[in-house]
Amino acid sequence: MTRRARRPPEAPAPRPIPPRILVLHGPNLNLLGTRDPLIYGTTTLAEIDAELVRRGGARGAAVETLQSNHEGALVDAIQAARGRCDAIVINPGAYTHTSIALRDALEGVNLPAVEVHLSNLHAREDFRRESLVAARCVGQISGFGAQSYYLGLDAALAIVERRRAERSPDA
Ligand code: CA2
Repeated sequence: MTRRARRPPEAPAPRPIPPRILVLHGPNLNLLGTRDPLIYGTTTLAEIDAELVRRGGARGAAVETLQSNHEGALVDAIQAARGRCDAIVINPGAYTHTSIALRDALEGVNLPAVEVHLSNLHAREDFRRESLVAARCVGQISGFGAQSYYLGLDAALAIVERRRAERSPDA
C-alpha cells in the first residue's frame, strides 16, 4: 500500500485589519435637528453618528466620530489620526471657508480625506462656494443632507479598500 504524504495543514489566512475611519464634525453641527431644518434637515448628529458606526460595522470597518466647536481640537484630532486611522471624513462646518489650519493639518497627515456638507454649498451665499480644505481632500460631497455623510463614508471605504488591494493584490 502506498502512503500519500500528508500535506501540512494550511495556515489560516490572516484576518484583515478592519479599516478605521475618523469622522469629524465642525462647529455648530451639534445643533443639528434642533434648528434650521429646511437647510440642515431634522436628523440629529447623534443619529448620524450611530448610522455611520452601523454602516461601517456592516462593512467590517470601525468608525469613530468627533464634533468640536474649536478649530484647534479639530486640528488635534486630524493629527492624532496619523498612523491610527486609514481615512478621514470631514464636515468642517464654517471652518470650511476660513481655516488654513485645517487645510494644513489634512496636508500634514497625508491621509485620504473626503469633505462632506449637508447643504449644497453652491446654492447658498457666495462665501460658502469657496472651501479651503477641498484641495487637500480626495473629493467633496455636498447637498444630500445626512446622506452626504453616508456617501462620504462609502467613498472613504472605497479608497481604503482600493489602496489595500493595490498594496497586496493577492490578499
Ligand atoms: O452644509 C454644511 O454641512 C455646512 O458645512 C454647515 C455649516 C456651514 O457653515 C457650511 O457653510 C456648510 C454650518 C453648520 C451649522 O449647523 C447648524 C445646524 C443646525 C442649526 C444651526 C446650525
